[in-house]
Amino acid sequence: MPELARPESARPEPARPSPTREHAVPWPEDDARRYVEEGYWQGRPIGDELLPVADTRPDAVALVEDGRRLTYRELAESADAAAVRLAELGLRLDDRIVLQLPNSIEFTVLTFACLRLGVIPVMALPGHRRHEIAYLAEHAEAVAIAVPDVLRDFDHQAMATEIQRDNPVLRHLLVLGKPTAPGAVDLHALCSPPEGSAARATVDAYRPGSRSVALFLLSGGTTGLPKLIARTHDDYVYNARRSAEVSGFGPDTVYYAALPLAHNFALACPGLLGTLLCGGRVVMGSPRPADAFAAIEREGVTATAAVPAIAQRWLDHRHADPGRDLGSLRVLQVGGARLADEVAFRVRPTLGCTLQQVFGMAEGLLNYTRLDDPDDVICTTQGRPMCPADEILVVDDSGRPVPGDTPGLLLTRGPYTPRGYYRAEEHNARAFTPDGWYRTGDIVRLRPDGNLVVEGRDKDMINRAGENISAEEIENLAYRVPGVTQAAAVAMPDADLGERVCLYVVPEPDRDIALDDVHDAMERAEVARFKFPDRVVTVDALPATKLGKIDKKALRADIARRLDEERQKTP
Ligand code: OOB
Repeated sequence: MPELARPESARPEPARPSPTREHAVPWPEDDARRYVEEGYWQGRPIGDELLPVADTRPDAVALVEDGRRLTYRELAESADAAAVRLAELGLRLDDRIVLQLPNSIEFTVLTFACLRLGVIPVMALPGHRRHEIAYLAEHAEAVAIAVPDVLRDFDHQAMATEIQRDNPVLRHLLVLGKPTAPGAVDLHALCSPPEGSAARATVDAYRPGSRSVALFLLSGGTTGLPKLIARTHDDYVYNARRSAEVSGFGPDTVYYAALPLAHNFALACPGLLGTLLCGGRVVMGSPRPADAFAAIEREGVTATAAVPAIAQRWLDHRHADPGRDLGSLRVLQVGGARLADEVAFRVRPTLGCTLQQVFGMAEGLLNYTRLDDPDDVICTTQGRPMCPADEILVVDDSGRPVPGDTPGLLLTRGPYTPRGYYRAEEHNARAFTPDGWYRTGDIVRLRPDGNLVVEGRDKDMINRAGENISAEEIENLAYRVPGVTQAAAVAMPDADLGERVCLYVVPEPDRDIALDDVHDAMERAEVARFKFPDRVVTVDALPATKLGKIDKKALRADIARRLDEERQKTP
C-alpha cells in the first residue's frame, strides 16, 4: 500500500473553501452543546464506528451478496484500501461523489471508503435518470460519479458519460461492471482488498470532523427536483445506533436489504449502518417476494424493511408459496407510506413475525412502534419518536398547537433533524420556522399514549409505493408536452401502490393529449420511470380556489369520483 502524505487539508476542517460548510445549515451552538452533553452526539465520524467491530469480530460475516461473503476484517480493509485509491485519484475531504449503485458489496465498501476519507456521497436512487442525476451532480458540485454499467436494461455508464460531457467539474467516473468509457475506473477493483499492508493508519489521518457533513440524502422535495439533506457524522451515527436499539438489533441480526440502500430507511433506520455498527450481517436483496423468501430461509434473516406496497405483495405471496421456512424472521419493518390497519393486522398471522411501523423522513425525525407494544399500537399507529430529545408539535394552519388527539400539521426539531436543506435558502424559509422547526407537511394525530397516527398530507406530493413525487416537478415536465396549456398532478388512490400519479391537462383547442404523449415527453427528458403519470385526464379548465390557485382538493375528489364510477360500471 503506497504511503500517502497526510493532506494539509485534513482534520478538523479543510483549509480551502468548503461549500458544504458554507451551505449546510448547522444546529445553533446551544442545541449542539446540549446534544453533546446529553450524549446524542458522540464526537466520532461514522467510519470510526466500524473499526471496533472489525477488531472484535474480524471473522464474522458482515455482507452477503449472492454467493459472495465479506467478513468484517475484509470490509474494513477493503474500505480503507478503496479510500487510499480514491485519494490517489485526487479525491479529498469535502469532495462530493454522486453514488448511484444497486444494493451490493461495492455500495457498502465505497460508502465506508468515502465516510473514512471525508468524501461526501450523494445518495441517488437506482431509478433516477439523467434528469435527476445531472441535477444532483451539478447542485452538489460533485467531482465524481459511481454507477453500474447496465442495470435492468438501462445503460448507466452511457448516461454518466453524457452527464460528464456537459459538466466539467465531474472529473471521475467509477463503474461497477465493465468500465468501457474512456478514463472510467473499475469500481470492483477499487473496492478490492489491499495488495500490501493494511491502510488503516494512512486513512486515519484523513479522518473528517464529526460535526462535518457525512452524506447527502435526497428529500422527496415538494418543489421541483429533490432537495439535498446534509447529514452530519454525529447525527447519522445516532440515527443508526438508536434505530438499532429500538429495533432490537445486535450481533445476531441478519438484515435483508430489500429497499434501495441509498434510501434512508434501508441505509440507517437501522438498515445497513445500524446492522453493521452492532456487528450483524447484511444480505443484499431485492423486493421480489420469491427472492426475499428464499433469502430469509437460506440466510436465516431476522429483520427486514419494506414499504406498504411490498409488504402487501409479501403477504399475498405467502399464501401462494407457504412452503418456505420463514421461522428466523423476527421483525418486519414497514414505512415510507401509510400502512392500512387491515394489512398491518395480517403481518403476524401470515409471516409469524412482529410488525414494526416506521414513520420517518430523510430530513431526520424517526418514529417507531416498539417491538413489545400492544397489538393495537403496532397495527393502528405509526409509532413515536425514537429520541427523548425529539421535539414534536402538532399545529393548525395558523401555527397554533391543536388539542390532543386532533389532526394537525407535524413540526419537529431534534438532534438528527438538520435545520435546513443544502443550498436552498429560499425554500428553507418556507420549510422551516424561524426557530428551526421542520414543517414535515404531514398531517398527524398525537394520541394520548404518545403515538402518532398519520392522517394525511398537506404537501403537494404523491406517495407512489413509498416514492415521494413532487407534483410540481411532474407539472413542469407536462408543459413540455406539445399542446398542453395547463397541467396539475394529483394523487389518485390505488389498492396496490397506495397512490398513483394522475395528471390533469388542459389541451389547446381541438387537441387531444394521451398518456403516451406525456410518457414520450418524459422519456425524452430522461426522467426516472417511477414519476411517469399513470393516468391523464383532459379537461376544458382546471378548478380554481378563491385565491385563484388550482384547486387540487377538487381534482382529488374528481379522480376519486371517476374511479368510483368506473368500478361500479365493471361487473
Ligand atoms: C421515508 O423517508 P422519505 O424522506 O422518503 O419520505 C418521508 C415522507 C414523510 O414525510 C411522509 O410523508 C411519508 O414519507 N411517510 C409516511 C410513513 N413513512 C414516511 N407516511 C405515512 N406512514 C408512514 N409510516 O419514507 C422514510 C425514512 C426513514 C424511515 C422510513 C421511511
